[in-house]
Amino acid sequence: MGLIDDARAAARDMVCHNPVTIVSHIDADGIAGETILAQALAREGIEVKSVFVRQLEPLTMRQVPRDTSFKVFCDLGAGQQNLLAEAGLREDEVLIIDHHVSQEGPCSYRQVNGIHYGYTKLSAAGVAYLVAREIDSGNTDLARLSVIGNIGDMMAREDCGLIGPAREIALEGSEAGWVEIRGKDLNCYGVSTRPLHVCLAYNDDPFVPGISNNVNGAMKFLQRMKVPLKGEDGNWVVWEEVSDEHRRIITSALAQQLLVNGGNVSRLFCESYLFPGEPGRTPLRNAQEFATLLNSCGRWSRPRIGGSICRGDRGVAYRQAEHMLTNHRAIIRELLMYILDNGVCELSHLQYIHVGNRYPDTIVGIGAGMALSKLNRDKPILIMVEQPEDPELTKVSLRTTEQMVARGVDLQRAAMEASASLGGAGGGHRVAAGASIPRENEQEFVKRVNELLAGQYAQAGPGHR
Ligand SMILES: [Mn+2]
Repeated sequence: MGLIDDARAAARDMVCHNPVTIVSHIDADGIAGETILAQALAREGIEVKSVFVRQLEPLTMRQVPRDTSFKVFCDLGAGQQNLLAEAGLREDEVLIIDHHVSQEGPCSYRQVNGIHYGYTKLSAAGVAYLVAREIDSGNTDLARLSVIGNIGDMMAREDCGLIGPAREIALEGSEAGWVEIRGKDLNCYGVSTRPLHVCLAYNDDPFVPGISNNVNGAMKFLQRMKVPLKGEDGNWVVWEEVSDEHRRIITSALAQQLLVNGGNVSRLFCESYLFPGEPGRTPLRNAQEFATLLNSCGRWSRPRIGGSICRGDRGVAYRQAEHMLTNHRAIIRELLMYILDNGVCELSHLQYIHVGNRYPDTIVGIGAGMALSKLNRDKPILIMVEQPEDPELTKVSLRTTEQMVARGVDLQRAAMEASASLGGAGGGHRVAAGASIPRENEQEFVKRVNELLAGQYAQAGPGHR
């Protein structure tokens, strides 16, 4: 038995039920996964209702209808099987499509999950696509949504591209004409909407001295290369429109600039995923920006708008999403300014700030990442924010750079260990992690994370701070 066999069995099971309720997560992966499943089922003539939740917990379980519909949990459920059992859900009325670690409970629910086969870089939208394709092999148009979900969950980040089944799905989408895969593309964000010099300046992975965080530097760099900054229509040129020749010139000059500064060029390039069917200069044109668009819908608690866009709405829903994206960016910029204006407290191995209740907890991680590139990049940053639903809890976001990860930093472990010892819970990735902790333990938590980071450096060996 392999992952495809699991997907096939799940597909067969699912199409035997009508109606179906999909319970999914409000982020890009959850929205893309929900759309894939809902579309595949609707095409079979099955009636589908969807429910979106921020996370699956006793409170949100109430949103799961107590009816006879078949329940499909997407991008969540694997780690909450006890909760499903407590809610009285039977094994024969549940299917879990997830990529999170499983929690064994009293019931053994049917599950399709890449990690059971060692695929750790396949998101829920990826798994959902494998199931959709088993429902009907003609569902290849949904591959692009799977790519968006995978990119949204940062599955391509570590390897500068998708790998394993997630990449095979992208290839399938490419063969069917829905996805354009660009190999050895520049590893930067905003290739369809940001003016070229801004795009280069905002990119700090890898950090290119003189260009990263330096819009003027990036502009002068492009002028030296004789790359036109504006098109014939007078609009700023975006990376996606740059000619092959100029792209080569820019990337090799960036590589040189990195090398003379002792940097590593391995993260300068990535594989990128574009959608040729979408209008140019919009966030719909590439997987990264499309994922951001969906995430901003989720963050404003309007995941259904994201779902409509995934289903092809380019009218009202798209305009609403654009509006949320603008707000989303404005509030992140505001948070960034707040952090820089107020300053962070520096400990030996960590810098931190508490932003109170000024900003939604859903964006502090992004703000932390952006602030870090303007602060001391050698110290991970920790941001605390009040959790709106529960004043007794504080939400924490941690960010560092890939360079620090290469030097031994593992924020996931630090967040998990520090929060576990203080009555909280945490997790994430080496480069980005989060935790939820009792408010009274904030100071102790910060101290504990700093100690753990110090330990991680010590373990990485001499030569490090
Ligand atoms: Mn996910």
